[in-house]
Amino acid sequence: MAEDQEDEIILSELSDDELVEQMHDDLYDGLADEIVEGTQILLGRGWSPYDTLTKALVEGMRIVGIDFRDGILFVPEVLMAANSMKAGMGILRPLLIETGAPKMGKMVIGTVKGDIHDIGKNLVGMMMEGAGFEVIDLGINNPVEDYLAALEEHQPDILGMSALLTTTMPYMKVVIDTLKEKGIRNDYVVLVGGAPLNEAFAESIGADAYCRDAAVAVETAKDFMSRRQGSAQAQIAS
Ligand code: B1M
Repeated sequence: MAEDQEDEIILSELSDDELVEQMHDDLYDGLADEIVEGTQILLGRGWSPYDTLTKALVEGMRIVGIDFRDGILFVPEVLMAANSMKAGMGILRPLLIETGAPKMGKMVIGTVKGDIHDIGKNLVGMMMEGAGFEVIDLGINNPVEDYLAALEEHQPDILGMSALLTTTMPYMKVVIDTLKEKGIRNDYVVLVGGAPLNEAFAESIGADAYCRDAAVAVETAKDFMSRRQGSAQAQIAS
């Protein structure tokens, strides 16, 4: 028993580097309570929500992804890791979205049909909200009809699509082609993202841009919004 007590790790006694490393291990082991505690400790030490997110949580999930790919971890373990990540994100969400930034525009975002990965999409949604965008999140496994209905209902400036599987990423083209068929493609800025995508793919399916991560998604969205506003002002002036 004395040995157990000696082995017990007190997260608050670890240095920042040790704590971040421990959080990677805890995420790997799917220990949601420890992830919540570690997240709170880092914030309490003055870490920004963004650094906590990227250095402790996203990096931890990257390590999980490698061992999942290599057959060391399996779906149940990865699901536990994902749930732990979501527990940490639950603490960070209000902090990331409460910036008081002026309203920038509106985005509809969803993971495409056949795909249930949502952590990256959720991060993008949070960061976009933090940057002042109104975000309508359609969740996972969205057929083209869901995107069309949401575009009609919410009239957003931006459509965001996420795909994490090489087998589901082509579905983004189905959505964009349907927008073209309906003559509404140019009504929206279409941004796409997800680990297997790249710029060439985004271009090949007719998206406006590929976003490598959530921070790039925010910058890209802001950029398109200022270009849109610029061309609207030019039209008024002419
Ligand atoms: Co899945 N999975 N998974 N998985 N999973 C991957 C994607 C995989 C690469 C793992 C691997 O083999 N290394 C692999 C895909 C291989 C391939 O397609 N070539 C894979 C597989 C095979 C599968 C299953 C088929 C496994 C099985 O059942 N045998 C199955 C598929 C289920 C389905 O979708 N139909 C499956 C299931 C699962 C879980 C349910 C266990 C779980 C998902 C839980 C959840 O999301 N709620 C899971 C997880 C967690 C992963 C990994 C390990 C991590 C994904 C993640 O959350 N990353 C993943 C490995 C990997 O990606 N390296 C893997 C963290 C997140 C922050 O990053 O999602 O990339 P990411 O998002 C980033 C950017 O990509 C970008 O910004 C985000 C934030 O910075 N971004 C956008 C993402 N979406 C965007 C949208 C935008 C803009 C930017 O719009 C504008």
